[in-house]
Amino acid sequence: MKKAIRHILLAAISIIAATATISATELHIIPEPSYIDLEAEGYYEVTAKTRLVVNDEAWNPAERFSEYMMEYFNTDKPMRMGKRGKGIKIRIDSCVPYEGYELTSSEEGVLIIGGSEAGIFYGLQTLRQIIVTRNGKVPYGFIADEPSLAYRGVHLDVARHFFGVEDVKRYIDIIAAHKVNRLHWHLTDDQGWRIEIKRYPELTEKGSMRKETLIGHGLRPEWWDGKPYGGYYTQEQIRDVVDYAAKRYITIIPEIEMPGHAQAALHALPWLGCEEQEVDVWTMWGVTPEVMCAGKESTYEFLENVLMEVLELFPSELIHIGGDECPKDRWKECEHCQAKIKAEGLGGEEQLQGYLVARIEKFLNQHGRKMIGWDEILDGGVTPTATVMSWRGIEGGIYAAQRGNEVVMTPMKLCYFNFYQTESREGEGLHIGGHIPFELVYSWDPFEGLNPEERKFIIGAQCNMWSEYIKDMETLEHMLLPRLAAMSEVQWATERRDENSIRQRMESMRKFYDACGWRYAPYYFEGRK
Ligand code: TNX
Repeated sequence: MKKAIRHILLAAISIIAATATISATELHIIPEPSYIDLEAEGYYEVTAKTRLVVNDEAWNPAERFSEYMMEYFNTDKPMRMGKRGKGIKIRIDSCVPYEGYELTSSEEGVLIIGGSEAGIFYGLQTLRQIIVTRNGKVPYGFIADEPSLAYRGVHLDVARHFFGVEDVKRYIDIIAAHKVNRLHWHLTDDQGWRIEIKRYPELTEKGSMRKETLIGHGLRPEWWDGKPYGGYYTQEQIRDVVDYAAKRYITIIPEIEMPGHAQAALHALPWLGCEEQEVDVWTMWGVTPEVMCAGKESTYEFLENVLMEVLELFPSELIHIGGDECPKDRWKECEHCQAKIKAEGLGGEEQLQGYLVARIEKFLNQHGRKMIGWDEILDGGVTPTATVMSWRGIEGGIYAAQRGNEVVMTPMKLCYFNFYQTESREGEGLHIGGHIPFELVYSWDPFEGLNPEERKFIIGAQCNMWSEYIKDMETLEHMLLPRLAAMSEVQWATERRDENSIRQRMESMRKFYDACGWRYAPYYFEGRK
């Protein structure tokens, strides 16, 4: 009830505020808050000496904010924090939407009320943007905000090229500043297994190293670099990263690829394949015919043992099992796979994949988790409870939503941040191809093609960062920024996007990126698509 009154009040004020002197766009916040009302004059100035007034429940977001301010004011002294006094006051109130916040700036200081710790964190991110882009001066006024989508995801492939703990933490810092709340961590693939599994040490001992890497797009022998390449995370490092993300209100969704995209695992443990054939950790890109055998019980036992350790490390409710691009050539010839098809009364190899995925989903459910997979999991007949990540287009997502499955939209043509950002490609290194400029990301409506009933099943939107051609942190940041700003507004402010407004606000965002030392691509700012 209290909540409803608050909403009506906000709606009423917003009509009056339409005539306010300083407009929302002048405040330049990305993603755009749902409601801004500024006073004509006056500001509260935040300095390195400003006090944070906070009680125990909001201690973590306050500590994060203090770190941001130490960086901004270039000091090694944390902000003063206490339970009483004047300055930036923060508290939780369940009347505010869960991930939402209300920010008031007045002579008294700045007050941030969040619906949760996460809500406070987002309010503090907004405050940080104002401070950094307006020299610490926070205009008197009121901001109320909450996200449109519950799942606001960014993906990172560390299998094709590996990014160490410090790099991943920096990536987390960047996405947290864009109010993203899910990191989809692609930990295994044909070219490398990157997560320590105690039960099968071979996975990282053998499966994390490849002999060399293909550097061009073609398959000429001189295009392999001849250099061994590898890397992996120990379980201790994984725990550290999961904790680091959680302190920034980001849930990490681990992805363990099955039954395809698993050649590195087959190299380490040849009995995972149909013929137990010796294969290398793959040294090229694309789709390999070498996949896990879906006939032998030993494969299921392996997958469950691996997942048991994964569940220990990752508290996320959703666990990603891949499921994409699994050629069925080996299965067609395999006596175990054929026997399984017969014994289970399956229609063929596609249904065999459906059987594997459904069995793994059941296992995850028994352990209190939910399964998410790429949209190929629809091909073998999907269970009603699986969450579907729609990447080949939006059709899979629409089909899934119509059946009542939850969906994360991430169609390749709009969300693949490993694609080029400019048509001319001038000044760019070698990338996989494609063309997704900032404007295209921004124009994306994740609800396209869905009626209001079906929309309810779209839980989120995500951009993907596949690392075949992304080898270092500088390139990773260049591919992520500034497109993430466009994506974050699609995720957070889905219904209130405005191309002219974001163009103006991006000038401040650029200042913000510069202040943080993040390396963005210049094209959008130069007007090059
Ligand atoms: C398709 S998206 C893949 C990845 C590649 C990517 C390259 C998906 C589920 N599979 O394995 O890295 O294209 O853009």
